[in-house]
Amino acid sequence: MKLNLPYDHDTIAAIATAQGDGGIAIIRISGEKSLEIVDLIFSRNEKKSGPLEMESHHMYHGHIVDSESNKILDEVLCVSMKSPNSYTGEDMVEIHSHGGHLVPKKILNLLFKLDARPANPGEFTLRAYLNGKMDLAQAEAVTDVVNAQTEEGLKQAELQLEGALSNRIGEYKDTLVDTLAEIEAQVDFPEEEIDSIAKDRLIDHTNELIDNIKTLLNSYEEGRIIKYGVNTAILGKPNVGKSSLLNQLIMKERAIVSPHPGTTRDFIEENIDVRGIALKLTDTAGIRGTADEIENIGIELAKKKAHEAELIIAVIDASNDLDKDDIEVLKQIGNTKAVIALNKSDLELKTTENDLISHIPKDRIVKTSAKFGTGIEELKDTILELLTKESRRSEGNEVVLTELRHKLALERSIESLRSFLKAMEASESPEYLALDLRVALDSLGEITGEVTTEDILGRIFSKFCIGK
Ligand SMILES: Nc1nc2c(ncn2[C@@H]2O[C@H](COP(=O)(O)OP(=O)(O)OP(=O)(O)O)[C@@H](O)[C@H]2O)c(=O)[nH]1
Ligand SMILES: [Mg+2]
Repeated sequence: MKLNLPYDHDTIAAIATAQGDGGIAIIRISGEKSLEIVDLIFSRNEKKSGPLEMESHHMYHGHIVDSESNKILDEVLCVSMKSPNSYTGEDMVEIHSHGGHLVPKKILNLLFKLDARPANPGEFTLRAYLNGKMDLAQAEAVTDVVNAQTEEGLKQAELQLEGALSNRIGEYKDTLVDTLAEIEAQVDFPEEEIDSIAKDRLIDHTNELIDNIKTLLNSYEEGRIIKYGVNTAILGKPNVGKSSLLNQLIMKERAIVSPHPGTTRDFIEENIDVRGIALKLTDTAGIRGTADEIENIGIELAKKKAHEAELIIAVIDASNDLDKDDIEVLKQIGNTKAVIALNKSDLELKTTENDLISHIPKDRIVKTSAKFGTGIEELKDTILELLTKESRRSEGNEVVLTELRHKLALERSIESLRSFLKAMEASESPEYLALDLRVALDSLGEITGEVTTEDILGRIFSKFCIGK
C-alpha cells in the first residue's frame, strides 16, 4: 500500500501506561534513533552496552542514568524490538520503570532532551498502519479494545482487531474485482455486447453482493449499542421507587430512598452492564404537577433527560391506581424505546398489565419489587430483548458494524453498485460500467484504509490516547 502522506521519521516517545499510582510504568520509544537514544541513558549492571548490543525482544535489567549529572534516575527493565518485528514496524524500545507521577516523566524528559519528540495521540498505531502492520479498521479497533466497557464490547473490538471485519470487506472486494475484471476485458471490444448469459451472471453476483453488504449494515444498530452503550432514563411520578430501582440495578445504595415524595431532585448517573451492553442510567426527579419551584426545575430536567434518552424505564406504582401524573410520565415515552417496571408488586395490586397495554406492548411490562429485589433479572432480559431484537447476531463470533464511518462507506458502495446495475440494464459502455465498480471498490477500500486522506486519518487517530 502506498499512501501519499507525510511520514516524518522522527523518533517518538510517550508513557504508554495510565498515569498516576501504579507499580510499573512503560515508556515507549519508536523510530530510527530509538536504540541509539536509549543506549545513551540505559546502563546495564554488567557494564555491557545498551539497546544497540541487546538481543531484540529480550528483557534486560539496568538503570536509567542522566548522562549530564551522571545520577541514577531509576532501576528499570528494558527491551528493544528491532524493525520490522515491532508494533510500529520501526525500531522500538520499551523502558519499564517504577510507576507514579515523577519517575516516568523524568525518564521521558531525558528522552526529549536527546533526539526524541513527544508522540502525538495514536501516533504509534498510525505508524503501525502506515507501515502495513495493520489496516485502518484494525487500527480503529485498538482504541475500542482500550475503551471497551463490557464483555460484548471487548469481544467485538477484539474480533475487529484480529481482522474479522477486514476479512469480510476483503470478500466483498474480491467479488467486485472479479466482476470488474470481466467488464474490463470487454473494454478492448467495444462493439461486442457482453453476452446475455455473462450479463445475467454479473447482475446476479452484484445483487448477491448488495444483499450481503445490507446484512452487515443491519448489524450497525446493535454494534453502536455495544460500542457506545445506551442512554437510559428512569422516569416516574414521585415515590414510585425509581431510586430504589436504580440501586437494585447497580447493586449498591447510590441514590437516597425515602418514603417522602420528591426525594430525588437532581439527576443521578450510573453505568451498568446488562448482559454485555452498557446502560448509562439516569435516575430523575419524580414527575408531577407541583408549585414547588426547585422540584419543578428537577421535573423539567427529568423531561429533558427523557427526551435525550435512547431507552426509558418508566416506573409505575402497582399498589396505586394509575393517575394523571402516571399518564404524564407515559407521555414522555413518545417514540423512544421503553419498558415499564410495574413496581411495588409485592403489595396488593391496584394497577395491572392490562391497565397499561394501551400505552405499551404487554411483553415490555415487567412486575418488579425494587424493595425486595424481585423482577430485576426479568427487567434486564426485557431490556436486552428490546435493544437487540432487530439484529441480535453477535452470538458466537459474528462480526457487527460498530463505526459510523464504516456504515457510511458501505452505503456509498451499495449506491455505486445500484448505479452499475442500472448501467448494465441500459447496456452502457464497459468503460462506463467499470467506473461505477471502481467507485464501489474505493468506498470499501476506505474502511480498510487502502483509500484514505490525511484528513480522515487525522480524525481517526486524534481520538486515540497518547502512547497508543
Ligand atoms: N413495598 C415496596 N416499597 C417500595 C418499593 N420500591 C420502593 N419502595 C418504597 O417506596 C418509597 C419511595 O422509594 P424511592 O425509591 O425513594 O422512590 P422514588 O421514585 O425515587 O421517589 P422520588 O425520588 O421522590 O421521586 C420508599 O419508602 C421505598 O422503600 C417496592 O417495590 N415495594
Ligand atoms: Mg428518587
